[in-house]
Amino acid sequence: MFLCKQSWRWYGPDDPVSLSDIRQAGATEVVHALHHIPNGEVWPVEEIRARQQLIAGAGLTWSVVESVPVHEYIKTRTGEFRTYIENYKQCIRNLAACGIKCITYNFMPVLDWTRTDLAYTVEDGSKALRFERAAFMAFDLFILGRPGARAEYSEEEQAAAKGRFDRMDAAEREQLTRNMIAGLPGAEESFTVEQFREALARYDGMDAEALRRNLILFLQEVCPVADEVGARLVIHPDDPPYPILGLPRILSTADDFRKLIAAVPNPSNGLCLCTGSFGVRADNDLPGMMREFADRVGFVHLRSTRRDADGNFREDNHLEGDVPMFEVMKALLEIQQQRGERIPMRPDHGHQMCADLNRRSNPGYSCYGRLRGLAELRGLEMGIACSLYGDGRR
Ligand code: CS2
Ligand code: MN
Repeated sequence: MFLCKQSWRWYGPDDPVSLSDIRQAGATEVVHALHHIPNGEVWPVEEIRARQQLIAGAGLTWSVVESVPVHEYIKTRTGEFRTYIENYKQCIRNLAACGIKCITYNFMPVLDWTRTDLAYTVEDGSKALRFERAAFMAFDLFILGRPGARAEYSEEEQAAAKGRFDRMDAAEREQLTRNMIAGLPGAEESFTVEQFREALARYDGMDAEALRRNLILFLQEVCPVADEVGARLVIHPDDPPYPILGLPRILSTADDFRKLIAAVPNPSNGLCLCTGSFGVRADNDLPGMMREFADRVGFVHLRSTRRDADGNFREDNHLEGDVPMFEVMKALLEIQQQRGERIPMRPDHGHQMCADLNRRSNPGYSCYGRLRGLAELRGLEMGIACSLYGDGRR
């Protein structure tokens, strides 16, 4: 019987959640990156090994990288992009030489995940990440003042955004700006409003097909290296999974991933199936995607979101919200039996709750919320495994 490898993202020695907390949460694997190395540079073998030893010393295994960030120059194919692609290949070789063979990345222009509110209080008093469309539009139209933004919103939406903006005081506007562009954990970039305008401008005139072409050209170079060393590159979906701020998007639906594997069929061209990101779209059939991409799923992020009719969404408890977690987990168990191997999964974005409400934590990455999530997910997995295969014990 093949059950998930239970993993947990750790940001490194400065993470308020320690390796010992992770071990007590019951995870066996750590998802990690060398966040101190500037975006685009090679990760030296010695540094990878040092981290690996630190993690092993706590009784855990560093088995997934999240992420080796893809430099903006690679996405736009400008500047020193050739050097950065060579560096990326060397990172893959170095990680594989240390036995770390699952590498997550994303190809979202400028920003990694985007939320307007990092501490939205839900009914039970815990705090969640939230994307509020009116606040987002207010930022776009009245703080950023992006040229072209008006044309993308209806009259009604513009009026809602104006109302929202007028109701915010200076501190709220400042906070919203910070939430949007000052860099979230795991996002390697942070900007001032002026820098952000410049970063967006680099994508002027680039549509999704052009961005997709650049991704394909990148994969055609790096996948053969990954194949050779037995590594798998897993792409994380766009978050949110639709175009924002006039930027092109290329990994929001099953069809987007189909295009990618049709263009680059190498076995190393894999998917990080994040149910929270894909799940924001009602038209994404998550268990169906798990089955369809059974041999491509290298890593799974399990979390749930709850959307409403106004285009807002927030992170929900792992077994609640719009993600059909039972069906997703069942499909995940099935593909593991088919493949005869265990797939790493991690609880993504938990609520800030309990004692974490009074201590510093990375938004979405506090301890108790993810501990609750992982506990619920492992119970769900065990229940399904026992009922399907008779015995869910390892
Ligand atoms: C993560 C992403 O917290 C999150 O939403 O899933 O930041 C993810 O690490 C990157 O997009 C992967 O490159
Ligand atoms: Mn995710």
